[in-house]
Amino acid sequence: MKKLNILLFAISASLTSVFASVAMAHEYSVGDIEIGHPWSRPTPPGTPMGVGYLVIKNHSDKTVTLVGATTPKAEHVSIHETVMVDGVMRMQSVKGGLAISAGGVVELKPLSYHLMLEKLAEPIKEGESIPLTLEFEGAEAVNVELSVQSLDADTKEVEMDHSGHGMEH
Ligand SMILES: [Cu+2]
Repeated sequence: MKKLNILLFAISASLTSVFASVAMAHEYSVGDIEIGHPWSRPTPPGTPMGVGYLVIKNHSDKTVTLVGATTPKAEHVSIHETVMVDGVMRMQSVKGGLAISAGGVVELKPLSYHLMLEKLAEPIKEGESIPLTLEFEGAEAVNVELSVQSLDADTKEVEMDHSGHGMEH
């Protein structure tokens, strides 16, 4: 009998973690565009910029381009990409928008493409949800919520920071 209890406990524990990860991985879908797990990071007080990460899936048979985004939390949102230039990590804006090919997937993630939330009204806090509207060329706009989570594993990117390119906007 004891053995059975332990087994049941193990099963329910693993079910709990499955449900937890499903709850974390929120998704949004409008027409042929699917947005997976939009998230952001908390910002220290005084930091005027935050980030936005998400996965864009294009289920249509034509290219769709992410051309911009808006949020009440920031004055301006730009699309950036992190690149290596002469061994130095830098960020640059993605000119002409971010194209997602027919049937394709583009991931906005640390050290890659990302959204830059510029001129934040107030610091972004862990646990909050940030409403964000994604604007596309070739598809309807999609409203999502960035869930703010801190990832200790990624402190490198936080250190690299967005301080170098703040003033030109
Ligand atoms: Cu950036």
